[in-house]
Amino acid sequence: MAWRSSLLCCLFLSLSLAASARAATIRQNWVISYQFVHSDCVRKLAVVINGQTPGPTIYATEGDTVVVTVKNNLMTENTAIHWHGIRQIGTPWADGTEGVTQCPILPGDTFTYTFVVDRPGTYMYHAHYGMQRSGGLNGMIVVRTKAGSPDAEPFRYDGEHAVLLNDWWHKSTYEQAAGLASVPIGWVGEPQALLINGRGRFVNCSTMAAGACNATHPECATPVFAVVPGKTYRFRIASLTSLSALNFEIEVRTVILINSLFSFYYSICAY
Ligand SMILES: [Cu+2]
Repeated sequence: MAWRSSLLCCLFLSLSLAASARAATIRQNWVISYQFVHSDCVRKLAVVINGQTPGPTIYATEGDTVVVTVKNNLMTENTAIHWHGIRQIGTPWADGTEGVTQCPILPGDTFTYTFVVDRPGTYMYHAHYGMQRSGGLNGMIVVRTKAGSPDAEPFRYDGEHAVLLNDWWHKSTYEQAAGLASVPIGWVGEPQALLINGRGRFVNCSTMAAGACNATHPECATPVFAVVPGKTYRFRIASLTSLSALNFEIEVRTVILINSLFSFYYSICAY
């Protein structure tokens, strides 16, 4: 029987080695700071990751380990990052819910989030402190299926695009928060723009004071998703709106697009 148990042992060892060899570690270094942006052509102070909002999209494969080192360069604010939809099995301290699973990252401090993305899908991340999420501190996580996964995609596609939807106000989140906490309440009202991948267009740009709105600013240029006729594309769609319920629609203009297969993953970030 000894040879059987040693054979089983070898088999188990080789299987676990093969599994660990396949899984990768995705590393990112983030610096959180304030920066003026022109997401809808209007100049506004936002909370950004490495100078951009939304932050970088994290691409991983199921089973991979994601390691994100977050440096808080906000001068007067704490921060924390929540990985929306990631189960955090065995790593509850990486969930990023400030005051629940971790102390906030203080100004000047650095915190490293390490977690495994165990399920394929389209996810989001966002700040979990104050109204920083609405202020620009957000982004997407794309987890692809691994070869031989029981969660294998039911269709094949040649390429994919990540689409992150958001709503955007010109008032700072600090002004909004003070209004919401006032008696009587100072309601935030409708957003001034809707953003696709951090880009939108304030329709009344020409009515604003000189310098406040620049309709030709590259940061508010229309986002473009390149597709090649005859190919099949997957669109991964996520919404991080704070207030708006959105309908997403692709206007089909040509027969070429009708032949394409679109897969929509739509989720609302409720918290
Ligand atoms: Cu969330």
